[in-house]
Amino acid sequence: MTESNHRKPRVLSGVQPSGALHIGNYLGALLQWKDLQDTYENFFCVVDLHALTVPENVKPAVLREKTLEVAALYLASGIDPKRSTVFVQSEVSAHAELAWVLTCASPLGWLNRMTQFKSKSESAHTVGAGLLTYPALMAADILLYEADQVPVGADQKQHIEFARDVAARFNELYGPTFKLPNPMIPPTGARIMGLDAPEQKMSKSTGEKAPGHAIGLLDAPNAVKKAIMRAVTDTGSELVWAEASPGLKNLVSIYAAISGETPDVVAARYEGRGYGYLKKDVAEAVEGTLAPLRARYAEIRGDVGYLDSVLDAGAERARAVADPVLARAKIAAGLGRTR
Ligand code: ATP
Ligand code: LTN
Repeated sequence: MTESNHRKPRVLSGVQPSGALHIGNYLGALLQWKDLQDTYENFFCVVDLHALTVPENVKPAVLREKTLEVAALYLASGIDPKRSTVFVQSEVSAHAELAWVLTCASPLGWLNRMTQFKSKSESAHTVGAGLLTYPALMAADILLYEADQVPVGADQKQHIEFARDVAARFNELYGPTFKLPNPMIPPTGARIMGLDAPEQKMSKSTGEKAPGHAIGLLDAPNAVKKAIMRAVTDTGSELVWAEASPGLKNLVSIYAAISGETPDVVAARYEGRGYGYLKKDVAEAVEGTLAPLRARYAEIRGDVGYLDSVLDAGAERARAVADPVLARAKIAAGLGRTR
C-alpha cells in the first residue's frame, strides 16, 4: 500500500483454461475487461493453476493447448497487450507462494461455505484439497496486484468477498499489508444460463458434456444458430415479458448484453410476438459478435511467435509488480531472514 496513491487504479481478472470458453464467459467477463483498458491499469491472467483443481478433467497436453487458446481469446476479444498485461498464472511463481501463506490464514469454515466448492465437489470423482483451497489461490492472484476492482460474472462474487476477508484477516494478524479488492459485476450478462437448462448457469464443464448447453466462442456459425433456435423456453408461443420463463429471460439478457440495452427495452420490441422472432435476432446478434472474434482468433493463432512474445512480456511485467508485494507479505509474516 505504499506507492498506490500515484497510479491508475488496478484491475485483475482471469479465466480458467478448463474447457471451451462460452458466451457467458464473454458477456460476464471479457466484454467488460476491454472497456476498462483506458481507465485502469489492467492485469489479465490465464489461471492454469486453478484448472488443476479437478485434475481428471484436464490432461497435460490439453491444458497447455487451452492455456494458449484462452490467451488468444483475450486478445481476440479486444484486450490490447500494449495497454494490458496478459500472462499465464503458473509462470509467475509469486501466485503459488502467496497462495500457501493465505491458505494458512484461511479459516476452514470460510472455505467450507463456498458454493462453488459445494457444487463442484458433488460432481467430482475424488475431491482434491485444491478444490477446497481454491479461493486462497484466487485471493493471491488478486492481492499480489493490489487490485482495486475485479471484473467477473455474478458466480465469482463470493470468492472476491473471500479475498477481501482473508486480506483483512492477514492485515489484522501481521499489520497492514494488502489492499481490499471490490467485485465489479456487469448489470446485464453477469449470469448467462444454459440454453438446454435455463435454471443452471452456462458453464464450460457442462458444455463439454452436453451439446446445446453452451454457445462456444469458437463454435461454427451453424452450431451457434442451432443451439439458439433450439434453446429451451416454455409451452407458450408469444412473449409476455411480465411472465417470461427463465429460458426467455436468458435469451433477452444475451441480446441486451450484446446490444448494450436493458432487458426491458429489448423485451418491449418482442412483446406479443412469437418466440421465433426473438431467437432469430439473438442468433444474428451473437453471430455479429462471434464472427469478427473468430477471425481475429485465427489470425493470432496463425502467427506462432506473436502470442509467445505477448505472454513472455506479460509474465515479466506481472513479476515486477507481484514479487515486491509477495516480499512484503513474507516479511510481515516473519518468513525467511529478512526484516
Ligand atoms: P467451469 O465450468 O470450468 O467452472 P466457467 O464456465 O464457470 O467454468 P470460469 O473460468 O469459472 O468459467 O469463469 C471465467 C469468468 O467467466 C468469470 O468471471 C465468471 O464469473 C464468468 N462466467 C462464467 N460463467 C458465466 C455465466 N454463465 N454467465 C456470466 N459470466 C460467467
Ligand atoms: N475463480 C475464477 C477464476 C479466477 C479469477 C481469479 C477471477 C481465478 N483467479 C482472480 C478473477 C480474479 C473463476 O472464474 N472460476
